[in-house]
Amino acid sequence: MDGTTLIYGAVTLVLAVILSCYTVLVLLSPALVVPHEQDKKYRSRNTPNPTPLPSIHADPEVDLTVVVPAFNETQRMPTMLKSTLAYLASAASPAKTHEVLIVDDGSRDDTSDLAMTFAKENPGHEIRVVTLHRNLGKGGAVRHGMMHGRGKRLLMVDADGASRFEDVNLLWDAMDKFAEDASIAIGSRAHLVKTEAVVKRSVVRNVLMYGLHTILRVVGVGHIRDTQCGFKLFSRRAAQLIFPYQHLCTWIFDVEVLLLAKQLRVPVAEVPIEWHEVSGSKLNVLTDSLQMLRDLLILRANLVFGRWVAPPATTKQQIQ
Ligand SMILES: Nc1nc2c(ncn2[C@@H]2O[C@H](COP(=O)(O)OP(=O)(O)OP(=O)(O)O)[C@@H](O)[C@H]2O)c(=O)[nH]1
Ligand SMILES: *[C@@H]1O[C@H](CO)[C@@H](O)[C@H](O)[C@H]1NC(C)=O
Repeated sequence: MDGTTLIYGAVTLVLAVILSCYTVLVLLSPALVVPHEQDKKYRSRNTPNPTPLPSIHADPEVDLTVVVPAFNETQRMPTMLKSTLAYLASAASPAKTHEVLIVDDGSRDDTSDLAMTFAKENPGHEIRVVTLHRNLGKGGAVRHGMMHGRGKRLLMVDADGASRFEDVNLLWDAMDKFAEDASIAIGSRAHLVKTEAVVKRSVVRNVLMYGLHTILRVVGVGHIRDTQCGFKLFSRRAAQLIFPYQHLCTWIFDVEVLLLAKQLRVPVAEVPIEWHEVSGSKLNVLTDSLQMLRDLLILRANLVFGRWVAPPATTKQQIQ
């Protein structure tokens, strides 16, 4: 064998490896979720029969949409909804008009019924309930809510009440400071790392948290101190640019959303907020960590190969 044959052999091998990696990546990568017919409709106090949802690409109709992803949340959601509605009705709320969009993520308990009861018992609020036909994962539920909100700004909030709803003011003010149409303000728990709230968490959870942060730096969101906080505010323009192109429906969707923001040069303000751990977390430390690792790899690889990109703000492409 002469040198040339050797080089040809090596090049072929490298190409074959890259091609197989790419094929595996394509096979592992989830496609954009296409909503089921049932998912495109909502119910509310005034419209007890399923009614078509509006699109994020339509003009805004209220100041704020509160998107609540909810999976089996009959236990924890009532407290959260009560305090949220009370604050939205108070003079302190930064939004004069609002809607609450509860996205039942294919729950197997009475989450949708509970949400409808709230809608009927609180006539002063527009509460919309979407019941996804199957469980998509938190990222899928949040994306769906964001794709169908009517707010000039859209806030995602966990149903467990771990955040204080009042802190929406902090995010709101941070967003006001941006001159850009498209901007994001996210809650951060990074300042709590040395406090009781975190120390009380199990050692395993903390070790995993530090591990996750190291990987996040590699993935490209090292500039964000807390990617996973369930309290994030998007301007309507930011939501229009980002959510149509979010692929991941699992826990890592936050990272994908923040990477899309970075790619589109949408500014992100990180705002320290209050947080208290609420029992009843459905996070399984081992399986969910492995799943997160897999999704981070898939995310990173799709970025490397340029497969998952959002078109720049100037193009008028729309995915519903
Ligand atoms: N576990 C889970 N939560 C979902 C799903 N879809 C939507 N969610 C909602 O996502 C939010 C966060 O889920 P949690 O189970 O509270 O997550 P957690 O482990 O408590 O997260 P931390 O608050 O960071 O401890 C809640 O509002 C859930 O109802 C899903 O498929 N699984
Ligand atoms: C959701 O609730 C149903 C009914 O209570 C239960 O059977 C199911 O195991 C729950 N699922 C999860 C993932 O907690």
